[in-house]
This record gives sequence, structure tokens and C-alpha cells, in this order.
Amino acid sequence: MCGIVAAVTQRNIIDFLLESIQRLEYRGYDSSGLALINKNNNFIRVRCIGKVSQLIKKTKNKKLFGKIGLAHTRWATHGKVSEENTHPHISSHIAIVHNGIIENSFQLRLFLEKQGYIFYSDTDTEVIVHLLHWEQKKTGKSLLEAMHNSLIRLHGNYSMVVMDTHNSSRLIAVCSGSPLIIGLGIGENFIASDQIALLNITKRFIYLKEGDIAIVQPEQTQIFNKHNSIVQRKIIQSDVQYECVKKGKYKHYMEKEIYEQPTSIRNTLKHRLKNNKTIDFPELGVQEKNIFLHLEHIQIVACGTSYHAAMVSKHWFESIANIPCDVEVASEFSSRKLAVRKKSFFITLSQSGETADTLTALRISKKLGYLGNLTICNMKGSSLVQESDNCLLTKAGIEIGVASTKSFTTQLTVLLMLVAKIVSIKQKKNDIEKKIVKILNILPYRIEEILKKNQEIKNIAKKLYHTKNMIFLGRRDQYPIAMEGALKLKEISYIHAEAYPSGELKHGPLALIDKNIPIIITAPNNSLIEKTKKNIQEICSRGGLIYIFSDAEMNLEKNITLFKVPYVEEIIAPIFYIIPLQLLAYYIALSKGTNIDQPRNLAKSVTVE
Ligand code: HGA
Repeated sequence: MCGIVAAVTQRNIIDFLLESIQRLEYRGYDSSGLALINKNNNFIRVRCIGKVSQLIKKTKNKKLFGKIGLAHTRWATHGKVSEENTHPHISSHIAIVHNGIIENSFQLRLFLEKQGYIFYSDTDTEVIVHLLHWEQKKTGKSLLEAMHNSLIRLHGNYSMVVMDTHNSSRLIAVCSGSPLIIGLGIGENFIASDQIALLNITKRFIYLKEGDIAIVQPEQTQIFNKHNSIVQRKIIQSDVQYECVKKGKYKHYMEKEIYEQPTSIRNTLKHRLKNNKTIDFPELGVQEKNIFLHLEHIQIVACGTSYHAAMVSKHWFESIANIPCDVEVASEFSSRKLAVRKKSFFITLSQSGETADTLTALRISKKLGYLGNLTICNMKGSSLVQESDNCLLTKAGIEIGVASTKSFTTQLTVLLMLVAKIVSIKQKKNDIEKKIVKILNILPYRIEEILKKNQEIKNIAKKLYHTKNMIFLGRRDQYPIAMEGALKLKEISYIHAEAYPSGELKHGPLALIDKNIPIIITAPNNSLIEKTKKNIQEICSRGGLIYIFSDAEMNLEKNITLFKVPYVEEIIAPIFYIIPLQLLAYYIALSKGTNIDQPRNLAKSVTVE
């Protein structure tokens, strides 16, 4: 959430700032702004509400020039969406852009007001920049020392970049609880919240660690860790292609990412399926495999779409591996006193690896005596990856659409491989692993097949886009799929949707059924189909409007529409059945004309708790 870009160079960086901040728009898009230091050593600041395209318009013909600058795209947490609240904020000779929340900003604001500071915004960010100014003025020392002193007073999660007209050849970056990376150029250096912003300039990145403060100059960078010692951080060569961040032939990133799923899954499987028989995670060492042998319980913590993937895997861990598994939403896990099960192993799931709630849960878990921990994540170098003992990358490729799609199906792919690996290690035989490998090899082909049925989904979407409410139903491993389908619809089409386990309908929600509320049911032809058919009858008898996604034969009564799903092996049915629901949400939103890649109020990578 909130995108930050900064540069210190030997050339005019206005075009770079605008282009790069636009690429971070998926992180926040209620307003954006930039500041430069010009030839006369003054700040030039331009801000506006709305999308970055507005900022581009506003800067056009202004002939802006600066070799050092900051830019920001905002997702408001403190103060409404207004130009005054848009970053950068300035206190005398210091300018700041910030991502995160200062929890004690109210108290600090009162204190600073008493010292004579005038606030022009309602943000917590302006508190930081005045505090910095006050600290520096008080001691007369460097901005770096003022930064150290100010950080002691700030409570919360934040990353920020500041620049200073008293020393206009360096940026100071702080990373604490939200990601920041340094992009290394030749005679110029950059800072951003995400490598996507910098890929057209450099592929060499330093991921700042929790508590790091970096001084970034055109020719060098110096990093201090949280103990104020100078440290060398690893330079990572990114393998992400700049092309990946373009839409290509697609109208939206979400559409592109839905259709990319067969390729993403192939990439997830690549180098991990050995001789088409066994699964190999080269990332895991002997020690981890030893932990797998001894674990007796799995605790998974995640948010949003990742939480739904975790719920599917609970079914796999328990039914295939006979390992008890609990799944909890990260913010809940962190909000209560926990009793840890015996020999429990802790797993986190996150696309970005920066989800603040999940990171907090991981940090809490480390004090609770789990056997070990593992994160399943899409972003190499992210905070979750850095802070976890082990990591399995999903390799979905960069996901830009705010509504996750390919990260969900690749998370499920990794989870299923993990289940198979753990079963083999524990049972010391690999027949289940072999069977799962065989099925996983088929999965991308199966998905290609269902994607071809997009026209049928478009037709259903045309019938549904006027609706105000929908109910999604699924049983067992399809219940999380119903939840994920409902979430996709809510996120991008703003239609109210709720998901229930099919059997729960009669315990309350049946009261909602009438001809105006469409019911979406995913029902693979397995041992549960007869029970689901009974639920369908219950809805039919009450005049409900039913859309069934199934490979089973159905008695098609007047109000029933059947989307015939091609055959799929039972074990991978959850990964398969989400595809038509993703398409349905997408085509409904397309018909409604909503902003699909940047839905209102949402941002990708939720870096605030
Ligand atoms: N608290 C700041 C920054 C918001 C943010 O980081 N959102 O993710 C503000 O409200 O401007």
C-alpha cells in the first residue's frame, strides 16, 4: 500500500519519477505527488488527487528540473483524500514520502503544535517530517542523527524516504514494517517500494531489512542496521522481465493474469517434479525434511485470497496426509492468547510477502515454540521471505491486478506438492507423491481447456451484472472456492456476495432465497454430489435462481443454469473450479464498467495492519 519512488542522479529525473510512480499505482491510487530540489536549491512540489495520469497532466508544460526527487501514490489511512493530505510533506528544508502508520501520531502532533509547528494536513506523515525538523534544530546535528532520534519516538510500521535542501545530493531511506528496495544504477541510485517501479532502469536491487536506515547518493549507498552499525546487504539480480509488467493484448492485468495461469503453474512445477515421480524442493535442507518427519500439526496463517488457499490445503493435509491442520486469519491470530499444539509447524501464505498482518503473526509465532516455520510467497526478497526460516516461492510472476488470481492457483499448487512431500517423508513410501505428481503435470492442460469456455461465462455474466446480491455455495474443499469466488466478485464488481458451505443454507441463509438473488454453486461430481443436489432442490422449491458449475448430470429445472465443467481429477478440483469463478467476476465487472485492476478503496500488498 502506498507507492514510493525516489531518485538521486546526475540528470533530470522528472520523467523517471512520473513513469515509475505510475507503475506503483496498484499500491494506492487516491492521490499522488512528487517533489524535486531545483537548481536554486528549493523544493518544487506538485500534488493532486486522483490517478497518476492527473499528476502527469499537472506537471506537463511546467518544465520541471531536478536531479533528486521523491514521488508517492497514496492509499489514505490518516486524513481524507485531499491535495493537502497528499505526499510529499514538507517541514522547512526537509521533504518526506511515507508508507505506513504512525500509531502515536496524535500525541506527537499535540507536542509539536506546542513547539510552534503548523500542520497543513491531517496525516501522520506530516508529524514525522516536523519531528525530524524539531530534532535537528534542537541538537544542531546531522539529519541522520535527527532521524535516529526521531525513530525512537515513532510507534508503528513505516518506510519513508526524505530529502533535504541543506544536502541535496543524498536521500535517506528508512525501512520498518513496510518494504523498501534500493535500485543500483551507474552513477545514479533509486529507491522504491517495489522492484516493478525500477525494472526499466536496473535489475540490481538491495532489499532493506527491518530497521535499516540507508543513505543513498548517486555513486554510493551506506546502510545502517537497527543497532546503528554499518552493514553490507546482499545485491540481488532480479530475473523479472520488464515485459511482464505490460498488459500485452489484454484489456486488464487481471484478465492477463487469469489467462496466464497454465504458464504460471508450469513455472511453479518446473525443476520441482523429478523424473515425473517425485517432488523436490531444492530450497529446503535436510533439517527441514527432518522437521516434516516429526511434525504432528500444521498451523497456517494468511489473509484474503491466501487464507482461502490455506483452507483448501487444510482439507488436503488432513485427508491425504492425516495431519491435523488449523487455519487462521492473520489479524485474528495476532489478536488473542494462543495455545500451541504439540509439535506444530507454522506456515504463512502471502502473494507479496509484505502483508503486515501476516508478518506480525510470523513474529509472534517465533516466540511460541513452533517446530519451525515456512512461508509460501510470490516475492523473492520480501519481508516474509527474509524473516521466515524457510521459503517456497510460488513463481507466479509479477501479479499487478489487485484481485489475486494466479497467485491463488500457484499457492495451491505449492501446497499440494508440500502435502505430497510430507506424506512421503512421514510414511516412507511415495505412492501418493507419485500419484500427485502425475495429476499436477496434467493440471495446466486442464486449465487451458476450461479457459476456452470463456464465451459461456461471458453469457452468464451478462445475465448477472445488474444483480445487487449473490450467494456462493460449496462443500468441503469447494467451500473455500465459493469464498474465493465471492471475494473476487466483491472486490472488482462491488456486488455484495456471501459464501456458505452448501449444508449451512438451511440453517439461516435460505431465508434470503427469492428470484432476485442468484446462487452460484460449485459441485464437482464426487461423493458429495447427491447431498449438493438436495441443497439445489431446497433452493428450487423456494424459487431461487441457480447457476451450477459442475461436471455432473443435473435435472435442469426452469430456474437452473448449468455450466458444464470439463472432467478433472478430484484432488485438483479446487484449483480447477476457481477458474470459471474468476472469469465470472471479471466479466461481470467488465459489463459493469468498474475499475477492474484498481478497485475502489483497495490496494495490493496490504502493508498496514
Ligand atoms: N499514513 C499515511 C500513509 C498511508 C499508507 O501508507 N497507506 O498504505 C497517509 O495516510 O497518508
